[in-house]
Amino acid sequence: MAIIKTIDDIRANANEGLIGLYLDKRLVKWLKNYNYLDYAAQVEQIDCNLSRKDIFSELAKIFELNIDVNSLATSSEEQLCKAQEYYDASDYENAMIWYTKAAEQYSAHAQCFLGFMYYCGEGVTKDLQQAIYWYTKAAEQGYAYAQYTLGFMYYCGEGVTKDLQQALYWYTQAVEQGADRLNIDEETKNSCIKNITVIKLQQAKLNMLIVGATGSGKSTTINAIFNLDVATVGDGIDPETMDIQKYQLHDNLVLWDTPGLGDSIEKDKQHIAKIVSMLQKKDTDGNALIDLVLVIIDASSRYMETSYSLINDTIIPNMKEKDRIIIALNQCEIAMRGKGFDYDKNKPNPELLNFLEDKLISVKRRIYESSNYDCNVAYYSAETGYNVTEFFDLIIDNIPTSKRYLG
Ligand SMILES: Nc1nc2c(ncn2[C@@H]2O[C@H](COP(=O)(O)OP(=O)(O)OP(=O)(O)O)[C@@H](O)[C@H]2O)c(=O)[nH]1
Ligand SMILES: [Mg+2]
Repeated sequence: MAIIKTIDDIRANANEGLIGLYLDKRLVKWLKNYNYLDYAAQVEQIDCNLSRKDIFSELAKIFELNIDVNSLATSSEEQLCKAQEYYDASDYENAMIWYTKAAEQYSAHAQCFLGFMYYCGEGVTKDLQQAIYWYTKAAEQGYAYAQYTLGFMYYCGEGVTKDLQQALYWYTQAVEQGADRLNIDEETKNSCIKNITVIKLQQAKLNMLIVGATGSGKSTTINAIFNLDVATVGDGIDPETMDIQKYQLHDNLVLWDTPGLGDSIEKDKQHIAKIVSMLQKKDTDGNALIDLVLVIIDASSRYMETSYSLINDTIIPNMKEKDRIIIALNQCEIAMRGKGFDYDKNKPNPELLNFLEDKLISVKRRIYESSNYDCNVAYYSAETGYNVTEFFDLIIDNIPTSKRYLG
């Protein structure tokens, strides 16, 4: 939809999703923005429970539109019904014809479905550009599922140049829909929320050192942050990461994966020396290279001495500003000897949840008793994705705005 600045713009674009704009509450917002308070007041008077056709008649009266309301509003609904019948009967060619007619009559549902058919190549040659075109039409009318899909396509760069800002915009629009316009299910909504956090984290300006016992899931967590398999994950028997590895997503986000501790006393000494040297390292401007340290603990492990000693004896003494340390309990889906996790819903049952909360409190207490530091702790599962949004949010909330002082 063209940007509306004058009432004439509304008249010129009256066919293009005016109802959608009304339902989406953007029409009133725009009218108010451009100081058409009188029009805004009239539009606000319309009863939003009216049928599409009646809403359109009201809008036509207010804006003096020269449009045949009857043919416009009723026919798109009929066309949509026909399209759905053909689609249900797997007659995709005819479904395509009728969805196109309804989409051209500004049915957001039809536009979204048409986008989907172009995306999959159902009843038509697969055409991602057309998919983007129709998803955008529906998304601009406030259709949440189209907004979600557009977000995904911009995020992956499918049919369009990869654009994280656009992805963020459309995901956010999808999540912020009011309940009455929310045509995405809980799972899709959660996936939007997660992707918003992932994008925010990926856009961060941050050098983060990731430390922890061997097998705690440092490399797996890096893969979750990048949404890609960049770091080599171990098979759980031998330590996998043997030296400090750098993973850079763009100029600003750099993650440093360190070798895990707890394999042998001799190796631990060498690894700790490497970690300390990283914490003392300066960048080209003479500032400390590492901004934030993430300590990953395996929540399923009963023996956590290696982690406590790493935090209390190595990390805290080498970080003057303790609030630059984040502790994360990984593998929480198997924390209670593998019991209590619902893999279908990707969440713990109340017993496991209590267990995790208790573990979190006990880790905090243990660190406070040794180092007088009230640390930030989150639990998550890098493998199933459970609670990664909260975990990533914890990192985002603790991204320092200044570099560390090394002296
Ligand atoms: N069940 C479960 N397994 C996980 C999770 N995260 C990692 N793992 C597994 O734990 C093992 C070790 O994971 P890595 O990511 O290699 O651990 P690391 O901390 O990098 O290990 P090192 O490089 O040896 O220090 C692998 O088999 C992973 O698949 C998780 O959240 N849940
Ligand atoms: Mg590793």
